[in-house]
Amino acid sequence: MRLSRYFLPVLKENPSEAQIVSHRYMLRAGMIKQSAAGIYSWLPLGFKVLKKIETIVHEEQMRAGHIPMLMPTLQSADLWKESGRYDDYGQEMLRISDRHGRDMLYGPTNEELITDIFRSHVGSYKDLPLTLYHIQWKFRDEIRPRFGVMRGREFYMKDGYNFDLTKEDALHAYNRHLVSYLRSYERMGLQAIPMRADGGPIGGDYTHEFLVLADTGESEVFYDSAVTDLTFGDRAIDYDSVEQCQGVLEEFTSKYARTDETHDEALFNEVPEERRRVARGIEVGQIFYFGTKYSEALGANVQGPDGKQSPVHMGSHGIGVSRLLGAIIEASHDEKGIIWPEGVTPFHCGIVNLKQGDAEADAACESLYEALTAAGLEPLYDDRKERAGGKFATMDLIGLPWRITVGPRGLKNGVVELTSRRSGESEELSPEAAVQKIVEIYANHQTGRGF
Ligand code: P5A
Repeated sequence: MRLSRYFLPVLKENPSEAQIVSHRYMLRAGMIKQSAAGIYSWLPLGFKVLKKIETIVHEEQMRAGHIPMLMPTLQSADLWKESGRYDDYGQEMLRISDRHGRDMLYGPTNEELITDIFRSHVGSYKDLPLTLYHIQWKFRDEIRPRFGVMRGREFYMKDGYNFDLTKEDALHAYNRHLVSYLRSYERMGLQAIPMRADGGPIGGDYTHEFLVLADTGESEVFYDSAVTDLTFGDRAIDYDSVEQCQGVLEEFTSKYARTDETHDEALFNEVPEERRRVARGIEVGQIFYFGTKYSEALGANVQGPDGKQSPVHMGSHGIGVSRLLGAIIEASHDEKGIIWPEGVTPFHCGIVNLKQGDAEADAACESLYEALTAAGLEPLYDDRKERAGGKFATMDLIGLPWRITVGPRGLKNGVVELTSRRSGESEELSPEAAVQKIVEIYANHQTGRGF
């Protein structure tokens, strides 16, 4: 993309409404624009990162054997009346009536709708196990929407639902989700720690939240610092193996890590004192096992091998896709702007032309652009007639992890400058070597083309 042809409405001033750094940088970098309280338009740069995160979530869900689909945002209230949650959900549910006076709602979650799909089409254990998921906009009329995309009213969520014959099978599905979530967050450059939590309006008493530690997080968390040493890495996992998935769950959840809702002071005090931590975290996902809560209410039964009918065992599993942009920025920024991890960066590399209009500099930039594009990468070429300082400030703000700077002086010696946004370190290389290096860096990151 050439910056002169892109739509990147960068703000010079700090927006006064933004209280935390991620919100401030998302507004300043022209990623989002508020449309109403807690409701945002996703401008091209924000949309691009949103789609990259969504792609990682899809890839990891499908790797785990879960099946993508799409349910609508608007739902009829009937199913919610059947489950009893129409009255229980409270004011967070946005209720609407259509022209015929029928009760509708903007879905805050989809347990009822998916259970209805299941009961209409599945009646036998032979069709199990089954996990269906979608990535769709949700609406929760939060009393205090704040911090930009972190606590929105309209937000983008991946929600998946498992259907199993027995509790044991459903717990395997739970563990599979835990593993796939660990992989997903790590691909986004994040450490998200599973912590025992409360079921809230979704239900069930077996649930873990995934928390990214950050001072600006809304949840208070208590944990053994040893949990922060755990990484999933690129180990191979067989998602069908009950033992392997159970092993990962035990490894990642046996140390003390709880949100304030389930915190147990006596248990916490058993952790060696020097490892006890009380901190804040951003909840980027949550997995639930709630057994037959919805299948009983909605009559979703399956026939077992013995011919008997019983309600199907279920769980639901969510990732806060739009909230993740805020969480990643909270975890990865400096005083100049965002620092995108390679896995989610909107463009792989910036190209800054120090002397736009200089025939040699222009030609060198064009050929870098061509070479990177031919290698399957997306560069952002700042081809505007602007001061170098302004170009650097924009690149630093929007946080591309790598920048190639091209100027007449370097070109005389046959070199361009390659700079890491994270370390700030630069090296001079031939243009070919700079391209080669960027290609190698991204060969280690599964990264897709954005929109
Ligand atoms: C699990 C999937 C559920 O709704 N039903 C379907 C279950 N879980 S949850 O924890 O309530 O939400 C899942 C994740 O969505 C994100 N989230 C939000 N993101 C932005 N703004 C909000 N107002 C908001 N509410 C929830 C969180 O990341 C949460 O973990």
